[in-house]
Amino acid sequence: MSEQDEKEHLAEFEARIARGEKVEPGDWMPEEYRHNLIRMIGQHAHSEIVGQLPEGKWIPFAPGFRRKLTLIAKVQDEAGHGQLLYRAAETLGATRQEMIEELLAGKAKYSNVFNYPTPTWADVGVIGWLVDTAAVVNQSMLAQGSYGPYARAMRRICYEEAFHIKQGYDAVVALAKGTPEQRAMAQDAVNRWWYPTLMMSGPPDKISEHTERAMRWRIKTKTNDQVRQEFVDLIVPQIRALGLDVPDAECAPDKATGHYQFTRPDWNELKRVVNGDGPCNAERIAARRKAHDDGRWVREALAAKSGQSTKTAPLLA
Ligand code: BYC
Repeated sequence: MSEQDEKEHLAEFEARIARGEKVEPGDWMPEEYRHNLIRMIGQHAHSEIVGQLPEGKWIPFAPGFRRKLTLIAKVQDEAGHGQLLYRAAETLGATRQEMIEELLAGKAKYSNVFNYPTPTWADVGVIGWLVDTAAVVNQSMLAQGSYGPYARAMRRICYEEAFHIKQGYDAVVALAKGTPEQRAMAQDAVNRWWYPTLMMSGPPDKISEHTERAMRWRIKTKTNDQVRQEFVDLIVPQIRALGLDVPDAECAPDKATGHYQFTRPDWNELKRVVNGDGPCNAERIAARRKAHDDGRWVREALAAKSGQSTKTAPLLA
């Protein structure tokens, strides 16, 4: 394509986005738009898949039959979200095999938050409540984005995440209203998850590499700092309503702006954790590799039935 044609296509593409139209798989799109979406959607898909592990570990120990059922349903939903997102990335030309191989090789990023341990049952409640609330605030913003398949996947995922928040909140309420030991367990989990959850929205705008372009092309419709502030404004009153503390002495409403002030997380910790050096990165990747190896016979059986090679049979089967 000539430089002139490229310019005209780009102008028309940006005009469509400015009009609020969705970009669909066969449409012309700048290579950087496609690349940035594959990067983000792939990381998001991995987050859903790896995100099953910290909570999934608690399924055998859930306190009671109902809590076990809701936790199983939640963890299964996360697997479904991963599948939807890998599919959305495939519409842009990425292959599932490449994405999964990157994850298993420890080269792919996924949400920082899943590299922290879950030593108590309260962690399950706090992930469902805090982490899923942060995810929904972010994903409601992504649901307004310009790429049709991703935006539509976000709407469906947010619908299910709303249920996840309720299951997490319900578990924390039971602990917060329980014995002093249970209350202390809930507070301890809030203390440990607070800063990792704030980091979920990404590095601050002034150092975020991708935000400016992502906003221009409506891949993101709010910046990392805007999403983080929205989450804090939403969750702080909820935490305090349960008689629990926000582990930040600076956290208070700012009368001038109407928003809560809060201490920023340690961005070096975010960088370390997303680059492989968090408390549980090695354990998470080892668990995914084991699941992949254990599922080999299913892929082989599917490939034999359909006459495909095992490379093209559904990789997460
Ligand atoms: N964790 O320029 P930036 C769930 C990376 S799962 C890891 O701001 P961007 C759930 C970033 O990728 C839902 N990496 O980037 C599941 C980039 O690296 P590369 C999880 C992070 O993309 C199971 C670099 O840092 N949600 O809810 O404009 C159970 C520079 O950052 C993080 C999603 O995946 C991080 N927190 O904005 C329970 C949402 N932050 O690619 C619950 C989809 C930054 O240059 N993703 N990085 O090597 C997004 O919305 C955006 O990618 C982010 C970052 C806001 C995270």
